[in-house]
Amino acid sequence: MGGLGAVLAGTPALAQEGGMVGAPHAWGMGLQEAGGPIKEAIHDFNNLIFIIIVLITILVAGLLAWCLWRYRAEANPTPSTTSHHTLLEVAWTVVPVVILLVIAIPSFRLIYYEDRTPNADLTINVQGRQWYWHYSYPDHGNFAFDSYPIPEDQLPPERRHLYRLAVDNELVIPIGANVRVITQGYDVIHSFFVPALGIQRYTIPGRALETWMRADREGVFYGQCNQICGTNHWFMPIAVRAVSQADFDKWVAEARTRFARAEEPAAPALAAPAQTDDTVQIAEARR
Ligand SMILES: [Cu+2]
Repeated sequence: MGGLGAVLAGTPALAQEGGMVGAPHAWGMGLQEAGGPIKEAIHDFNNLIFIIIVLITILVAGLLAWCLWRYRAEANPTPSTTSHHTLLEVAWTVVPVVILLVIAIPSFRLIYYEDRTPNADLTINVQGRQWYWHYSYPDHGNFAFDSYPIPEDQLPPERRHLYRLAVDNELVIPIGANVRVITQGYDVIHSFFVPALGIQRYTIPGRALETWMRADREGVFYGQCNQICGTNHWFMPIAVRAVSQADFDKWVAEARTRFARAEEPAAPALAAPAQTDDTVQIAEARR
């Protein structure tokens, strides 16, 4: 880490917001817009479930209204004493089972689709730490860096709404690439969560979990630590910037010198060493 000044300089080559912005917005209804295929699959599944929910709600509300009207005391002075009806019993058991199967099949398909990619183009290690993210690119020279939120007063007015989302060092990925993401926890359980890319995985101390993401559109996709991890849980926003392969190569060349750490092992050590003075200082400065 080249000191606070270098950290605050951010990602100079890519400083502007370009393309799609994957972030929550006021009056947002439903899921965030999709930045890639996983989120598109989540949208499809969400739409299917929504239709099923609406149809069931209409059916139940309609039946209830009809019963209230048809069997009111005035219209039905001698109530039925029926206590059992085999055909009805079978029907209201079998029909829900069929509906659940209709939901379960695409649900499991989606879970396995999100789980991992069979053909990864690159791998990124994501480590959740109290309270910042530590990223490394093991197959691009193994540089590693930390990612902290940008303080509110250091965001230009047009980016002020991205406070608690915008970070100094963004995770950069090439568009159209299947990015294998290996998550690890450094101290406690965190969760790497970027809604617009449909990725969410715990980062657990002592375990390496795998998942993947892909952005098909250029843009910045924001997320946050999604597992309460202590006092500064809010201090862990995530920004994934998807750029063209050429811009990615340019960024990697620059990042390899800015973040050079030859001594860093490919996979960060699983045991949790004490925080370095450097990281404590930066965290302190940001408060
Ligand atoms: Cu966290």
